Amino acid sequence: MGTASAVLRGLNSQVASAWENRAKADTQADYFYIHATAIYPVAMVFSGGLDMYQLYGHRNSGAAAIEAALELCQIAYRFIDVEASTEAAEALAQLNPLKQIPTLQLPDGGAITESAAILIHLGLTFPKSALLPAKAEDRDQAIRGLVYIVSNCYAAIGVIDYPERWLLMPDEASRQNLVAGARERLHWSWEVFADQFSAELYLDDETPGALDVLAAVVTRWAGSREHLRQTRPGFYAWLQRIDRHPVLAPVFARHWPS
Ligand SMILES: N[C@@H](CCC(=O)N[C@@H](CS)C(=O)NCC(=O)O)C(=O)O
Repeated sequence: MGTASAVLRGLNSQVASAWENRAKADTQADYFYIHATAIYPVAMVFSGGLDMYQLYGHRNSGAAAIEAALELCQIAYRFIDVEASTEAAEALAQLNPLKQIPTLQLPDGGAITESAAILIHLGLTFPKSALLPAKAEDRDQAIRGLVYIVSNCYAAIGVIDYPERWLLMPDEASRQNLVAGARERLHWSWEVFADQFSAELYLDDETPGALDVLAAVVTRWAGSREHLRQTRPGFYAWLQRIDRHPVLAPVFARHWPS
């Protein structure tokens, strides 16, 4: 396991550097083909001929949380940038009619959509990753927190990004009104999260879990971090600690290069 997992982690590093190179050159199409033609077949050999997880995502998206979780699980995966090619976008549409990311294709070809479901799947499939707490009552709270984030916070981001989807007559005034209301509700929802769930987040000497990575990613949008910096400075500092974790920091740097 040691050698195989080191090799697979090495492959993940190649994937990472492929993405960094792609980001530098700003040629998004390359990323998909680098995986498809060079790294993927090599990884197939080292993974015993089995297929691997394929994560459909894009930079600065919820896919960062799943990528972080896959790294914590120490398993090989292939990142498919859905904005890099029409083939990638079409493949995503086949798996997820909402065409949303993250979408995770499983080694058996099946697909899981919805961030919370994907994280719970990984936590249950790779218990050693500690993505989900082992103790039942802690696990219950972690799952509650994941569902809280996607239903209250991630959903509000969807309204802010696409207000026209939620309006019968999307005139500019209605759009602005809806976006402003959703943003305020989003910021308040994070305050509630901070008050309810801080005890479930990881401490310095522990491994970050699914709740940590999802909170660290979804707080990055629509001014939530800035709002929390002012209203919940302790929670804000906690998020920054998650950002700095050595396994997570490179993933976040790929999604949010400074
Ligand atoms: N409920 C989904 C929401 C996913 C989502 O909204 N993803 C965004 C990117 S961060 C997306 O794909 N947006 C494109 C769209 O909705 O058309 C989840 O929890 O994963």
